[in-house]
Amino acid sequence: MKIRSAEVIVSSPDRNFVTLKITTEEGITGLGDATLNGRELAVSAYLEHHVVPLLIGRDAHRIEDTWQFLYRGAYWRRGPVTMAAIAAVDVALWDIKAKAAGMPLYQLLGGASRTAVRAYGHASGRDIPEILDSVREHLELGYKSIRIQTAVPGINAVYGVAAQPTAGGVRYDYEPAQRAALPAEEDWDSRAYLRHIPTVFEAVRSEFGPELPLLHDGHHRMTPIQAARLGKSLEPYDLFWLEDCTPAENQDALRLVRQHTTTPLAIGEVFNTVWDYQTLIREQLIDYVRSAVTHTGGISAMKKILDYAAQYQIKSGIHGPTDISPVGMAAALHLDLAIHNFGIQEYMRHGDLTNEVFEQSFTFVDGYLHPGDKPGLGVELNLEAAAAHPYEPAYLPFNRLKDGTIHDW
Ligand code: GCO
Ligand code: MG
Repeated sequence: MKIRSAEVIVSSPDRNFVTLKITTEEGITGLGDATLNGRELAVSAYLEHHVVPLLIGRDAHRIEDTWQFLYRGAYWRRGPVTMAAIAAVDVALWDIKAKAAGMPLYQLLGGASRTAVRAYGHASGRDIPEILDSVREHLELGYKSIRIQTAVPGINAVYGVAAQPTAGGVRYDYEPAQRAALPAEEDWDSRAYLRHIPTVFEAVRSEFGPELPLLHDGHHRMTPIQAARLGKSLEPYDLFWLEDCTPAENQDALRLVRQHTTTPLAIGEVFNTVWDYQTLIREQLIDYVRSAVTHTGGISAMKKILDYAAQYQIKSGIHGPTDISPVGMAAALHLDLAIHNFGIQEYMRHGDLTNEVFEQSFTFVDGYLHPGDKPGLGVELNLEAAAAHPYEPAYLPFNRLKDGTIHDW
């Protein structure tokens, strides 16, 4: 089953997406997501110039061999651009293989280990009443697990707080990238944040009781000792996880955090290989692996990381913000359904335009996602709709402290 062509499609329905479409000589097509928020064109250029020409004529069935060829053959290993490009090829080839087999992709990964995949959504607000309303809205949407992000008195713009309520009363899900020629500047104050967060969780717990799983994302902003303190101060509120408490490229930092708190830790949305997890998994310094299939070399590589994590009772918590396209989300869902050590899946709903460009078969019912039973991934790209929304420059914001120093965003 030889690869006849491969095409890179950059579109911007509600936001930018990079999609790879591989077609075999038999006419079977497969899709892969290569979206790297704010750096989209670097990945599309990598794919167009350095990957697509190498794919033509290769056997589409040889997924592992193609993965190794692109990883080892480049000589230059790892990195978000390379690994997003490899991920797109890997997922597109899995899509093709499953279509050729006439099966939904999860069947080729061992079949379903559960009936559906538990998802968490993002509640947020500028003050406590707004956060409580946002949690109620998410419960009405069916979510059974909820991430809480909050504005902080003394800080103008904090990661993870959604836009204003719309006319219809429904909040947009949080979208960090802004369409603009330059990234927006935000501010940060760790002491103000550390003081405020426990008061928010106190309010949410007293309103909604002990049962509801609650999550929080620290977005790499704390030092190890600050993270240790936050984890400790949140223990009474029984978090499902505290995410990205420190800039996790320093894996050793997590030892210190771990010594001080029993709040479960999730890390890894900016990671792209198993090597980023080596110490964290081996020393059991985390509880959840947060990588995205899209940024970590695809289904083949994620499955290996999660199988390694499983030996240490570490579970999955695959990254699923809006910058993961419906193709990347579907890939995550097939993996989530199949693996034994599934933990939870992040799920931010995409906008209507995105859903027109990517025709999906996955469902969200009563807080649970399912990838559907169509052969392959279950996502098709509407090329005409994609062409109607060309790339628009968009950037993630960055942070400065009060004295002007750039801080982790
Ligand atoms: C999350 C993430 C995202 C990232 C975004 C960057 O937990 O969902 O932190 O909101 O900030 O994916 O592109
Ligand atoms: Mg995060």
